[in-house]
Amino acid sequence: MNDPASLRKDRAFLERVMEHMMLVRKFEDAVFALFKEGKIHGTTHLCVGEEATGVGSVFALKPRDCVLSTHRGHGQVLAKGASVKDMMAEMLGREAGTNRGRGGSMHMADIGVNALGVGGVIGAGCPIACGVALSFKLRGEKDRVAAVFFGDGSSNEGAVHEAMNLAAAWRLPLLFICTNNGYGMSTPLERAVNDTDLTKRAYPYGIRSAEVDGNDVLAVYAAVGAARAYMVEEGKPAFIVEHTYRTSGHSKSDGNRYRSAEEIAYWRSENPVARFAKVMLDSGFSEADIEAIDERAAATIAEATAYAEACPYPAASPRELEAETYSD
Ligand SMILES: Cc1ncc(C[n+]2csc(CCOP(=O)(O)OP(=O)(O)O)c2C)c(N)n1
Ligand SMILES: [Mg+2]
Repeated sequence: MNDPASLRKDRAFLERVMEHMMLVRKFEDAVFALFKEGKIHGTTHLCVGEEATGVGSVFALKPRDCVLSTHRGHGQVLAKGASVKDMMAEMLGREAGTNRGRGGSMHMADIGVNALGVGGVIGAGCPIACGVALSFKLRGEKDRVAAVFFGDGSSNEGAVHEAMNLAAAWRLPLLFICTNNGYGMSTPLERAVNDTDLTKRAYPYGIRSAEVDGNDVLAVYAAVGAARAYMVEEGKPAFIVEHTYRTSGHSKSDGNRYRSAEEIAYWRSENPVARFAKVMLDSGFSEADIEAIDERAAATIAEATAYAEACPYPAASPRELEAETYSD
């Protein structure tokens, strides 16, 4: 059973969920520090405060399901099972990275675990996800779905609506997941849309939609699990709005002039990792148990960072690259 009450009794599962949320948080913190040290280039969008959306959603999918991520997608890729070491090497532009150091934060993908990629063009993952889901359907893969994440701001993109229309018309096993963190860059949702109930975005297409507290990881897991079961059973797409908040800035620099310090402080206290720690304590774990998971996650991230920093950069010359790629 995947309802929150039954899940609370599964100690191994709770531990795995906590460890992954901590890994996501610490991965993001480490990336932020490396940026400040000038060791990572380009830009990045951190998901601090949104750990439950990535971990809860992706954990409810099966290994063969495919996930397409937003520009704020490190947590989603990590939850799908990509190696933390490879992801960190990718952030640092090293040959050992998930994309051999050429993708970085906004193109992080690991095909081996069906994490098909983070994308810098908002909403653009949705039509691509239609293609992925269509391939499952055409190949007769009955128990396989695709899930595509996009943000509240991105829900206004034409590509999202075109994809919803196609997914509904072609009855694709595609789960649309909107991470509603209340802002698109510095614009609050209520200034970007006429109706802030984003579940209605799926109504015109006849797609079943639901919403969930996106900072409650077990609720997210249950909601996505139920949507997945519906999609497999009915052969139709589904839509979930996950309400959350990013306590990190929009991208690597953010003056936070569009929101108050009190608002951020409130959401820090409501962050999914702290909330889940309370659930674990209620479920029989001790403070020391949680501390041990935290230490394990910290060690994994420290090890991955040291490993990645020691990895070589890709060959700089295109000719060298060509020789490497085409020699047999
Ligand atoms: C097609 C396109 N338009 C504009 C941008 C610039 N941009 C990057 S992130 C972003 C806001 C996205 O907001 P939302 O979908 O709510 O995701 P969040 O950043 O809140 O996770 C915008 C407008 C872009 N990357 N792609
Ligand atoms: Mg947003």
